[in-house]
Amino acid sequence: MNQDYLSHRLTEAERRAFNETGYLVLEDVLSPDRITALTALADGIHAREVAEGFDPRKGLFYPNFIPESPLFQELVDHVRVLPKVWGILGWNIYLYHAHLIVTPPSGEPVSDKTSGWHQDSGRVNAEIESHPRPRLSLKVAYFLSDTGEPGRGNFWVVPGSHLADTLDRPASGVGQPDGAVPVLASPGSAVLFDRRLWHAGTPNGSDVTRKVLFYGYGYRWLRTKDDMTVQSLWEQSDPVRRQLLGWGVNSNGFYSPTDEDVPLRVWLREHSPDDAK
Ligand SMILES: O=C(O)CCC(=O)C(=O)O
Repeated sequence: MNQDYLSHRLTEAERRAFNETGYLVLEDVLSPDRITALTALADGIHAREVAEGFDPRKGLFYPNFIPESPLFQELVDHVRVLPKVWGILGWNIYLYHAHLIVTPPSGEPVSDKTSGWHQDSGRVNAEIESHPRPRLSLKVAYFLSDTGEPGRGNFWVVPGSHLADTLDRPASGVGQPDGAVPVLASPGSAVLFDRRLWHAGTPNGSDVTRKVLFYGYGYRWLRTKDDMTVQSLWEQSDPVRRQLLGWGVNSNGFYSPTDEDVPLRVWLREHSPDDAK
């Protein structure tokens, strides 16, 4: 890691916005060339899945894509994004989950059917006894296609809902919860969101296929949420990326890390001591 990371640390205004709304939009994180290259990779995965029998009219949810390309691996410690992630979660973190979502045009106008609103992490929400629920993790959504207008399969959120354990939905199954808004993300944007933020994917009524890469970061003691077959990348990765790809000295080090377990902390201690606490 080089000094460039320091210029992108979480500002106090960004921290306040994330704490209050549960999400943060960073624009122009990916260059046009990078969007083109990542889109070609996403299209390749989609084409392969379709060739293997996946119905192209359906939305594709494809986890564990990180091993498929160095370009996916580079996003794990993106210089504009990683400082925000450590600013929010701290240094004892790794990538516990990643998935690609491709949402093709539905071929119909978008209906007002209530979407699949949820908080992330499944049983965590039922089994951890606390109010509000603990943050534990966040996701970064890299938008490859243009969802700058509503109706394009946008990622929807209820701003500020991350501290609420329940969400009222219309009993009729029509309409969205009070306060729900589409995130109007342009290509190349990264949207960071707290796992507790009530959110939903929505149907795509446009003729633009939606493509988004999701990177989930959590504490190192949290289990992976997909197969995350990234172990073969450890040897070739620099120490911080290796940490983020789940490496550790031994099991105890995920709970009580030594410096060897968490090179991110060692780097922060030298370059940004307040973030190393
Ligand atoms: O497709 C979307 O916009 C929603 C993704 C989602 O719900 C998730 O990553 O948990």
